[in-house]
Amino acid sequence: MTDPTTTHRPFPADFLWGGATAANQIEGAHDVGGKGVSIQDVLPRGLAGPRTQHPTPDNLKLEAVDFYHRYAEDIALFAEMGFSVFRFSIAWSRIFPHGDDELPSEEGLAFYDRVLDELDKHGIEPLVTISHYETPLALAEKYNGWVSRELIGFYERYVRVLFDRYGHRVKYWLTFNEINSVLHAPFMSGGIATPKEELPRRDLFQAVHHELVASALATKIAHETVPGIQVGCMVIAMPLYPLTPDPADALAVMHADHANLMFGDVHVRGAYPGYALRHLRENGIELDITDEDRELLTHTVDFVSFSYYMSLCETADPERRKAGEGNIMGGVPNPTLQASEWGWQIDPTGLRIVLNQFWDRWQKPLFIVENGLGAKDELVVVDGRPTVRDDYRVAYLNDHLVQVGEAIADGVHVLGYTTWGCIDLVSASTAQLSKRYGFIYVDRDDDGEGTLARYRKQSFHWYTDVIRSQGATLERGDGSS
Ligand code: BGP
Repeated sequence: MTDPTTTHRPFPADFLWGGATAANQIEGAHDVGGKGVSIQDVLPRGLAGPRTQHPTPDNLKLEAVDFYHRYAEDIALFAEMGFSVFRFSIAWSRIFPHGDDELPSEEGLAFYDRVLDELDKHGIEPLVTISHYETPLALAEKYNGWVSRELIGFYERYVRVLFDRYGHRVKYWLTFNEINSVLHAPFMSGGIATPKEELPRRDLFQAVHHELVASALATKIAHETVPGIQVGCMVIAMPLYPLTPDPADALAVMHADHANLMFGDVHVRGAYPGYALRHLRENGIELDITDEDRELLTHTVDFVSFSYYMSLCETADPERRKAGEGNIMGGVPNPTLQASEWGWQIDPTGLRIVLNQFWDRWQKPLFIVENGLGAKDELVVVDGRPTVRDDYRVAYLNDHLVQVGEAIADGVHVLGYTTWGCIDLVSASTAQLSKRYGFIYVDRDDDGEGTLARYRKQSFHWYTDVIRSQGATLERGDGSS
């Protein structure tokens, strides 16, 4: 029994609509204002390539799209679309240039004061990621990143400064971007300098444990510091379907799901689930877990946030598994789905499935903090104004938002939706600018050429209407809106 009114207009009045970014992908100004070097500064090709010794001029992130100097103009454009929330991250190396410094940098802190002032001016709620793939490089080089327990202390110092300074003006916080990605990208996600192929499984899981403890510690400190503050974990959500009806494939899905769900389980339930302990035991992985760690883990999150781009299939068949080699998250392609230009399979229904799965499992409010289509855009001139006819992006976002509406009608509690890369930015996986997600086109190409001017795309006007109508202008597959 579904109430048609609910299904067609499911978005509640306080639903937060907006967009998401990360410091290293938009700010640029990599050596301005006392900022230290971050791990992103030595990854000119993103995940796709090796790291360099020092920041090199071919790294587009060093200048990115210069949000550092243009934030006021950009936030005004977000306000024009009607954003009620904007997700951004704080660059750890702007606040503690080496990560292990005794005192924070006032110049770095002052920059985010200015960003918050601007958001405040437009009535936009900030949603802040504390650590988004931008660990200070010195923490990777001196301590091997999160493999070292000392990182918990450095992170604690950092979050205390953030909550003291901004806690009264930022309600929503995320502790680590896509925390489950450390299993797949240990350097980018966990600042772990040891090459992935040489990294012992024990060290990897110890790093996971340290991040989980640090995340719980941050939640505890936030709750003690500011009444009403909301802290969430942030995970990659990627529904997995069995490639065939063979129970062995369904079991392969269960195991692969566990590897991802474990992160949410610890954040929400406050302890390691049995299947994770079994995995460690049976693989001879003995972790250093103290009683104090166990107590800290009981400080659980207020909500669960996630990125959603695609789904995958799983199989137990080693021959068929080969088709998936090269996928960062494993899995094999789904023969029923189309893919983006970068091979990410498009599956709006998967978003409804994952929202229901997470809600059923955790009964915590959910926040979709990344979703979008990375595509090549062509700038054209219409009525004398440069723009992009990105109907492919509109179709992607429309179809995903329709499924968010369905999930809300299913009874799932969804706090809000921030599209990834609301303004064009540098890709995390490939470090390209040509992999564009934005409603706002930025004039800069993969060679770093361009004026950095901003232009509204067709999707800019589409999203403005969606927000203004609270989703009523979304087009459902049945032709209704
Ligand atoms: C997520 C990251 C983001 C972002 C996004 C899109 O994994 O949290 O930082 O970049 O993916 O990925 P990409 O930039 O590789 O297209």
